[in-house]
Amino acid sequence: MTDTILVETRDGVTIVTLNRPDKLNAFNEEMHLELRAALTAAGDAPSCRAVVLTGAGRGFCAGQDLGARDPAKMDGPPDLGVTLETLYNPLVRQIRALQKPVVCAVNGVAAGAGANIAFACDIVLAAESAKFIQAFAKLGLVPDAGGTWQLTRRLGEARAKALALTAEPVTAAQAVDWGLIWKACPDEALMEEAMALATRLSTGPTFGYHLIKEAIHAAATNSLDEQLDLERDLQRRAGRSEDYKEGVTAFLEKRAPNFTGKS
Ligand code: LHQ
Repeated sequence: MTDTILVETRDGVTIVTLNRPDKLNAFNEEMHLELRAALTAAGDAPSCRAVVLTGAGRGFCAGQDLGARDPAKMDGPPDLGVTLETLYNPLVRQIRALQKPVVCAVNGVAAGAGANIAFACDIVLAAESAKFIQAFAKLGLVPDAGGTWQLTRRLGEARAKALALTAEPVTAAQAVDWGLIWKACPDEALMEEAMALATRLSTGPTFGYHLIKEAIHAAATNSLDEQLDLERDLQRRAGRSEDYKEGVTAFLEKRAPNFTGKS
């Protein structure tokens, strides 16, 4: 292990920082593997009840590290499908499946797969100076790491296609306006806001949050009938949790709930 990822846990929040600032935190294989290990550890640790993902330095993440992809140094055309299958796709699936809320604090430019990894997180905050760029078309590539799925669902086909085909940057303010992310913050306030949000989530009903994630993810492809059935099943599980009992008791006793996050 090197230090391409920094991890710190504070007050129930694990802060995971992409740490290749000289390359605007572009992904190499090492950073992929370290990030996945950090997320697995955060998922397993009872001391962690929310995650913040951010980047070191002036960028959030510039996508794939192109330095290691010089066509002149290769024997023939690469199989980029292998890179997606073994590195990006497992990462997107892992973030989506993490049974704790993941807040992304986009501290600067998020390009290529870097933007789409941010969109895989549950709540995205961005510094006002940050930009989101679907840089793929500049390289003759297709938006990956879930980009075509996220953009189309969040923005609709007209904006999704225009962003993917032109690779034009989207400012944080525009991203909020279009419903691509949750919130834009003054640069100097980004981490404070992200930490305040994640700390609040870390004292919440973690098991219930996990079920909420599951329901909202399924809504993207379910019919209303299927979703009603799913809500019934998930609510059944939520209603059996310690946190439901505590939430209702606290409401009736007119006090703040003390959630443990347990199922
Ligand atoms: C970088 C990178 C980078 C290496 C900045 N790599 N060094 C692709 C292929 C394979 C498999 C599957 O998936 C993918 C998915 C993808 O992510 S494709 C998209 C890859 N990313 C890009 O095309 C973005 C490339 N970067 C840029 O366009 C610019 O750097 C942006 C717009 C992000 C930022 O521009 P500036 O703020 O002007 O910064 P800069 O360009 O000067 O970059 C700063 C340094 O970071 C610089 O190094 P240097 O040694 O000259 O200071 C860059 O070379 C390095 N860097 N992105 N992806």
